[in-house]
Amino acid sequence: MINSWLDDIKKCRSLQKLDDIRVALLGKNGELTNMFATMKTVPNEEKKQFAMKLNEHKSSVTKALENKKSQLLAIQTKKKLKASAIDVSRYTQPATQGAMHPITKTMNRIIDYFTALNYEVIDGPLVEDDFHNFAALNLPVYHPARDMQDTFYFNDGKLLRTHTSPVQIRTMLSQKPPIRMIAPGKVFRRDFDITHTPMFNQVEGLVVQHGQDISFANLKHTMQEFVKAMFGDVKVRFRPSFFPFTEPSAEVDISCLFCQQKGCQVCSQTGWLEVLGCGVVDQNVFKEVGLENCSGFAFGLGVERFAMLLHQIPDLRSLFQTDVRLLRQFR
Ligand code: 2U9
Repeated sequence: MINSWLDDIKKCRSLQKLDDIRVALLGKNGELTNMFATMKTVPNEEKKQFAMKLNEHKSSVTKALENKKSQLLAIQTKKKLKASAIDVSRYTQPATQGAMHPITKTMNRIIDYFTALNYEVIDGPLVEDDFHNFAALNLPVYHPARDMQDTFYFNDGKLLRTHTSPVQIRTMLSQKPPIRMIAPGKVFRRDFDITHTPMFNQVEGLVVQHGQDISFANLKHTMQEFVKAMFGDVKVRFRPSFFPFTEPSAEVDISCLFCQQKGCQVCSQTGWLEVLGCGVVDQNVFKEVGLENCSGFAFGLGVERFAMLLHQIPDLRSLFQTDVRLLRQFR
């Protein structure tokens, strides 16, 4: 009897069945429990022996049940863990590869070029005041660039910077020359058509030192080397121009990348592409920031225009449409 009980327990494969066995043996009406009730029918001289045997059976059955229970629990836990295990080396979908936006790529190339020449990269606020964005740059009150047509104004007279030049003003007010810096970042103008977006990115540069040694020749060389590093083996020409903050000023053109100067739509049949503006810093600008006996040069470029020329992107708007198909072409 005891052996068949122990055998049942041994063969048991589930916790539920094990509990059924326990109830069948040790429950209120269990087989073993009932045997204790038969005690009173056993003759006195056999009682002790009988009771000892029963207790022995009870304890070995209880022990066997406990052992089996912990064994089955361990198996159950193991199964659960196995079922919920995460295989970190496995993926169900192929991983997709991202790509840097062409504006970011172009910006980084420009920044890398100038940091290699020891230019400091400096940041500034997007919300500016009239002094830093206009007045300090020799842009008098009647200057058309201040027009409500071009500038986003806030009610309190503050404005969204229309160029990154205020960063150079702030730098000259807080740092002593020599200064050799670039200011990359977003700028804002009330302009929206095929070739203009209300926000675009600029990189401007400024070099200042004490004395009058910085000349247009330094600027010309710096721009020539920069433009060739960006666009490769191109012809470069300087056209006289005007900016309130520089004198003399120039715009820089490169030979058309698309038609070898035969004339095409991109260069409007001129054979030349305008890529940046530059000049020798106007002495009025130094006066505004309290610098005496200084000379310097400055330049400015639009990053979107660079990106379009470098990556042959025909439509400016595609840079702002957050269409992942554009990025996929730049992997
Ligand atoms: C200071 C002094 C001089 C920055 C300059 C340009 C010429 C220029 C345009 C290029 C295309 C802006 O993005 S664009 O529309 N910029 O032509 N920018 S010189 O001259 C400065 C700046 C700051 C204190």
